[in-house]
Amino acid sequence: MSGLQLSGGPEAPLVSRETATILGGARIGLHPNTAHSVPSAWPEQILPARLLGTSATCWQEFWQCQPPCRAGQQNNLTWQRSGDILYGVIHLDEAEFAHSESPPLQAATESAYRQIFALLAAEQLPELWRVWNYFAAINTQTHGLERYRQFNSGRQAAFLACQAALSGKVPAACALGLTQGPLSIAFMAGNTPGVAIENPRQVSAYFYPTAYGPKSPTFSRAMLARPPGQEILFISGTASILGHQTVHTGDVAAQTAESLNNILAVLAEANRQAHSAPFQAQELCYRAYVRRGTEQPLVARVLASILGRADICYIEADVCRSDLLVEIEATGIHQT
Ligand code: 3EB
Repeated sequence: MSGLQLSGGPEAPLVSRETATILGGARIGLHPNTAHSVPSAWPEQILPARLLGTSATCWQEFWQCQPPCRAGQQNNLTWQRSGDILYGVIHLDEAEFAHSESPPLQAATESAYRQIFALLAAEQLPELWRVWNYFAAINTQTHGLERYRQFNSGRQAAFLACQAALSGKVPAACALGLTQGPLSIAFMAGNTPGVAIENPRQVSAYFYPTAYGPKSPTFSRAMLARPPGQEILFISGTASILGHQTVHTGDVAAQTAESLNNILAVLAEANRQAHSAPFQAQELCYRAYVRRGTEQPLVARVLASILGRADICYIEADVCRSDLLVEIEATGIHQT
């Protein structure tokens, strides 16, 4: 097995940390030990969120890679690269942007993305494949605008300033609200262009009408990245949206089934472009974000019945529209 490998699970020592080379990862959990224990030697996105459907208090994800790695840090951004693949995490405190012209979250978001683009330019790895975005109070209105919409304004401003495309070839992403913590953004990039995938059942997010905010979200429904010898499929956070509208309001089981239908549609589009064997829904690694923790069993039942899978990471989090109760993302890797 060469190239990148993704593994994840609750608490268990999933990889031998002595021998494995880890490019980066994520650590999810509300348990105090999660946030305050010894930091990892690799860039790690810390998500202070409640795990659902498990007695475990911590879930870890690892991207294993080929040595050697080169690491760097500037300000609040830590990164590591293996060959021509880079994984990084940036944490920003909104309080430091209290005196900006725009709302603090918007200014912090723009700053974070500008720092990411500056790093990728310096490292000559300009292809941003996947971004994981988290911040507090995503559905709260401040400065006359919902915070998710402020985030979209800041993100789009940075793409514009850094001459990155605003539509078409934009990264896969997710954006979730947590009950606490700073703005936290993890990202993966490389030097080979990815293939951006859209969903024929949905309006592209970058073309959403302004009813959803003054600036559209800058992400694609999926990205097919092609590092040497591999194909990585990043399916963005996917929700119960048809066209640009939320469907099945108030019904978490129906929203879960619709989100999976959307994932299957994105998967079919991706497979039209794939160079490797077709990606199967059953083989992917999933994270599911559930707005109301008590509804996790309903979500799990639908996912198990369609995917036949139980090893899914369930996280209590707020989805970016207040009528969305669940969002699901998936990742798969093939050798080519
Ligand atoms: C949606 O389809 C649901 O703003 O980066 C999903 C994935 C969603 C990514 C983002 C938002 C984002 O509009 C929300």
